Amino acid sequence: FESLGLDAGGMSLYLKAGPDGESVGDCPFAQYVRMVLEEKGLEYNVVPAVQATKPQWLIEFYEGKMPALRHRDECYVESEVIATYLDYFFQEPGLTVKKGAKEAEEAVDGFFPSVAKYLKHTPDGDEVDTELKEGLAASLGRLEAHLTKEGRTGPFLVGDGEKVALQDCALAPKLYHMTVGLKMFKDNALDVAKDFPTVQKYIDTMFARESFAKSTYPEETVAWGWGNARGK
Ligand SMILES: N[C@@H](CCC(=O)N[C@@H](CS)C(=O)NCC(=O)O)C(=O)O
Repeated sequence: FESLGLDAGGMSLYLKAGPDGESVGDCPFAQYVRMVLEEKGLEYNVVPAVQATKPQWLIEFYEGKMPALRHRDECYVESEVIATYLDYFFQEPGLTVKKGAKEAEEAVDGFFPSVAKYLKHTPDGDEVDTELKEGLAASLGRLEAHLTKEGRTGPFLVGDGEKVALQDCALAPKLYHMTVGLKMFKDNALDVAKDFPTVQKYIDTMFARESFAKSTYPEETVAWGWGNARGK
């Protein structure tokens, strides 16, 4: 059945390419989907693309959106839609934790926008920069409070924290961007390990997972992406 081609029964994930147009780019939403695929031990092709190399069907029928998951004849866009689909279609191991989902989502609400606003801002260290840094610190404070709530027994985001869930796969790539961005652009103006120790532990736990290691990209790629957003 080789003649059915690359996608026969399999999956291809189209995602933002890196600086060379061919390597895996700096998209945290694409890494979210990849972490879900890896947690489930699924095989898939990674297809980094730029506008000029996107397949015509992706541009015509899906507005060229990426990440885009092609599974047999179907295609899905929007990382949350793709992740939910994968968890429904490939049930083991399940990554949906219902109890405490609302609290977990509230705890991370606004987190990535606060990272993005801060990292994008120049010049570094001016008054607005300080405000944006405090905004990110407030987001981290909410996450720290959530992770240290009484009755939690495990390290993960949802419910008692015993089971890795979709929300963890979504959050870890965003924390990676924060960590690299703080280091590369903001001279580590926030000391996460000191001021948000449970968030730091969470970062260490998630970054140590095989699903993270297999789906990550170099720090330079993260810096390249934000460098573009900073108008350099
Ligand atoms: N809401 C979308 C956001 C995806 C997104 O922002 N993708 C960006 C990179 S982070 C991208 O692929 N840009 C390149 C392009 O669209 O060609 C999702 O969750 O999937």
